[in-house]
Amino acid sequence: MARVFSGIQPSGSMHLGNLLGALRNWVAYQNEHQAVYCVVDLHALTSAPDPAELRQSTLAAASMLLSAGIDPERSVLFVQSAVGEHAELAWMMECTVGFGELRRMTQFKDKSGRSEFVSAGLFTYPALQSADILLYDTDLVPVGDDQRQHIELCRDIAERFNRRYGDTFTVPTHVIPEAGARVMDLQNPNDKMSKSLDSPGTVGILDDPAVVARKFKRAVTDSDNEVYYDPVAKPGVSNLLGILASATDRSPEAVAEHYTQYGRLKADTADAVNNLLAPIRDRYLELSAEPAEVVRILETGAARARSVAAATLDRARNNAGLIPRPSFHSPPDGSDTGTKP
Ligand code: AQP
Repeated sequence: MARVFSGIQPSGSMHLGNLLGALRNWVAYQNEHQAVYCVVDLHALTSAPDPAELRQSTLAAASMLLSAGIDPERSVLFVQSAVGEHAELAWMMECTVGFGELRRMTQFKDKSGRSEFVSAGLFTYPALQSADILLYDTDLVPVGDDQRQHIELCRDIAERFNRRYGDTFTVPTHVIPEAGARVMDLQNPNDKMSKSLDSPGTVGILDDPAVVARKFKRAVTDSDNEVYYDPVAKPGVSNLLGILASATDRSPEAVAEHYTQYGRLKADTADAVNNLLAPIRDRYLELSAEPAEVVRILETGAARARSVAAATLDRARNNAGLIPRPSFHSPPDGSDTGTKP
């Protein structure tokens, strides 16, 4: 059975782009694959979030994944920082990736351009992401289109490590959906919808149905009033067609044939999105009443994740020439009590 791995940052409220670009595929993959999903809180540290908010949004992200249909019986669901192997393998990945390769990453260029303080962690983010993926002998990585470049770099890192040190890692492949791979901001259809940009054009998964309808009604289009799919010439209209296509499992071109006016297209897109979001919102409300259950699921997931990650890390350490870790058992005479003299 092929292994699937993907992660999401607890960097704000999840939005329609996360759902259509990633989560829906994650849910589908649980049926016939070994699925491993992770809330990547160490990645969120790259932007120095408030500690209380990070704690809260990590649990909220896990609850959202469960609400969207991740089933902890079929998938491993855990929080990245609970499995220390991620941070340790990340160092080995940093020593395998080139400075020039990291400098070419478009997400780093975009994000560093928006921040006053640019952490080294933001620069080396793809090395930690590669560790996340490679620890689980991952075959497939379901992601949105914005992650394409990072996953391609992860493949290069895995192949370089395998060439240097012998066969160690499975080389993964990204899986990007045909429709919904890049959901754009409804107010700025040239920018991708994003958690960290607090924009009125972001549709939150937890938005009230009336708010969703209003956001689509106000979506930026253009003035020529023709409906066809061309993301370059008509970014706003094409974004709506892409969203409606993804929400109703059709192609954007097929959807376009049914419309001659923007008003109808906006209203139908809002309805389709609300139909998709309603059960997720309901489940999220139920789960909010059971935070202990979410924590229990994450603890079980971390233990299952660690059993795979530890074996892969040992293999990588051994192949790279790091000597085995000493085991820190007490000496047989019991002289080491662990107390200070
Ligand atoms: N707009 C999007 N359209 C389709 N897929 C998307 N994804 C993110 N945005 C879109 C996919 O969602 C998964 C989780 O990605 P993330 O945690 O990086 O989410 P984000 O919304 O991109 O988060 P941030 O913190 O706001 O980052 P920036 O500022 O970079 O946008 C991934 O599979 C991603 O492809």
